[in-house]
Amino acid sequence: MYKEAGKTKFQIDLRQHLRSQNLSGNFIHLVCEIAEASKYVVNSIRTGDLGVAGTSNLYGEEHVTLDVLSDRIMQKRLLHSGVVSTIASEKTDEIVTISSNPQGLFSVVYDSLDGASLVELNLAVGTIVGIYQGNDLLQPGRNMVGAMYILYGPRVSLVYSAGKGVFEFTMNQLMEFNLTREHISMSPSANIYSPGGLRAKYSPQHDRVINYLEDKGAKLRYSGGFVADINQVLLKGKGIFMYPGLQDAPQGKLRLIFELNPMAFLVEQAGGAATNGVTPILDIVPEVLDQRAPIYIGCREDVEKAAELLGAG
Ligand code: AHM
Ligand code: MG
Repeated sequence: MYKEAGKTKFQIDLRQHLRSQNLSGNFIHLVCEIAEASKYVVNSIRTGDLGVAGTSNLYGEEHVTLDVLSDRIMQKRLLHSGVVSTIASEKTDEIVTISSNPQGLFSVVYDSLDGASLVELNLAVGTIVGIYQGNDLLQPGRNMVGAMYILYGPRVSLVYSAGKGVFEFTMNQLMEFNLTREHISMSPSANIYSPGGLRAKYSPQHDRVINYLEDKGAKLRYSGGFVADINQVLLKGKGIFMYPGLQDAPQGKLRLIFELNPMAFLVEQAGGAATNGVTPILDIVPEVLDQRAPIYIGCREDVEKAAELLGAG
């Protein structure tokens, strides 16, 4: 057994862990394929060319930006996995149907390298993935059967949930993912806050949320990378991340299907909450693939308070 104060006692790798969770063989295969793809993404982040797309290198070869490269890596892996019927990626914004018979197969939505421009500044970036059964991608996030992210920071970690708790794995020297935290759970109340968007464009209601968090003594922690910011909120278990609707962008910046739903799934699984201010993120029915939504995500009491303050006249 490996239960001890939320940490692992013995080294358990991703596949061993997944097998112990009564998950289907196809689901285990899918998660392991994504974990494999992430190893190539890490490699391109660490060593890849930071050249500009459309230009060429010394040998006349076209530069491929990291976000394009990581998208190709992820897409190829999913296309050949044998367990995926449909994919859609934040970068291409189109649905690719691999099999018209989705029986027993999964649909996968992903942002292969969120915050890609941060790599040039050597800041943390990540891959975000949502997994559904069947072929329909325009359905509420609550129907997901799994979600995960991979964070490329000083270390590489993979956090996933298949609806049976949230687990963190960390990449070791052999590029294997070992279990480092299990059944991650969040406190009801936050002491850090992570506020996206330009303050000058905040609504008066959102200003009230910021004032409430500052008045309660929460510290500001914002990296500009969604995966790193959510990881901090989730793992510390005492935080709230916000990307509000702005005066010139009422739906905010972040994309419901590719970015918000997977994170909302993980945070709810850890006992937290996520709302757009009115509706839980996971209950929003998407109308288009690239739909955006404001988000308040993290500790339950603060997310509820934010919704209350946003609703106040
Ligand atoms: P991207 O999908 O174009 O990479 O943008 C998403 C990123 C998130 O990682 C982050 O939370 C947000 O944009 C930051 O936006 P801002 O610079 O407006 O704070
Ligand atoms: Mg993104």
